[in-house]
Amino acid sequence: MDQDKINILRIFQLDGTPVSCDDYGSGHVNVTFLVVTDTGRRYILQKINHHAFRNVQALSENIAAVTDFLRSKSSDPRSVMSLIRTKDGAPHTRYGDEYWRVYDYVDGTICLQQPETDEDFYQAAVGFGTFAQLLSDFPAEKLHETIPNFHNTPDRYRAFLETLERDPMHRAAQVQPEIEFALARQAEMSTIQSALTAGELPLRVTHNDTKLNNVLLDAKTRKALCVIDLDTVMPGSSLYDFGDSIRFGAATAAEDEKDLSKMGMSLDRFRVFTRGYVRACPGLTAKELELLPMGAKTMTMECGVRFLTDYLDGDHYFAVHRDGQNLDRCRTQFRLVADMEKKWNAMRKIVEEESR
Ligand code: GN1
Ligand code: MG
Repeated sequence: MDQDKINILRIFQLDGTPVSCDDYGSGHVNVTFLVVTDTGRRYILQKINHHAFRNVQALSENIAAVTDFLRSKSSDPRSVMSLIRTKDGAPHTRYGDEYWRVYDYVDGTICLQQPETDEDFYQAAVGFGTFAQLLSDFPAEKLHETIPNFHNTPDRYRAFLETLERDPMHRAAQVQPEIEFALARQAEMSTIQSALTAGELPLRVTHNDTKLNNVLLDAKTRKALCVIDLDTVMPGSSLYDFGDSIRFGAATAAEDEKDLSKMGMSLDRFRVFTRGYVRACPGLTAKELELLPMGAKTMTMECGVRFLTDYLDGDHYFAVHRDGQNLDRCRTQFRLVADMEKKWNAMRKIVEEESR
């Protein structure tokens, strides 16, 4: 363990002395480590990406407020993330130019990159649907917008066009088909934002990053146990959470798969998730239900546009482990959108059947 990690961990109220601290997880934004102490306790240590999250104080306040609220509604301590305070009682610490925090490790859980069975994906839907349902009476005005306009898709397009115009890495010429694909769908991709602004969709407290690997399943029962990665919990639309789950979990290949022929959307998985989400969050309005397929398409398109923007910009936002990874990620997302377009009528029919 390096001396910096030892110094940082010393700031927090840990049980025992840390004996190891290893890379952990697969996030693209924060940096995560698994810490084990000499008493056998495990913790998650995270370096918070303060370029993405500009106001770390506000970020911690959100997480503390939401986890306290969820804890007051649950009898199972493993079902909610617990921030470990510093010895001064703070929810994070500053060390040099970086910000760090510690969570209790939730024992006996599994975290999947892809569903192994339909039931796993159903459980993810129950996890995120229950999260939305439990937070439906949370005072949304108490939350800070940790990343303003996070799922404002027209604004993501604006940033894309601005980067394309600058083309700082001179990469635009190589990605003309991707640019055209994005531009051809720009108008349609403001559907959700317009409906929200017009008050046709309710504003809810949403998670906003509902990848399958952000819900822990109980290793014994394999049921949804705990929703993690609460950095982007903000007021938003249920369509963001539903859509991002489909984007990631109903995809037939990994987010950075190079062989695009492997990438598509599984209609079976789409059905399973819809069933779980609609049952766990029974308060969805008719408009929300109607727009569920559009939620899936918009979140997938938006994510592809964000990857493309970051590729054009020189890969500053999403961590890359090889050249061209953000372009590969963009291509899988666009492939997924194209597949959704082919399956559009079937998606609508499934929503109708599952929400009857
Ligand atoms: C980022 O860090 P991670 O992997 O949990 C991103 C999400 C993207 C996702 C794509 C704060 O999430 O919005 O959908 O990558 N989070 C942030 O895999 O930008
Ligand atoms: Mg995550």
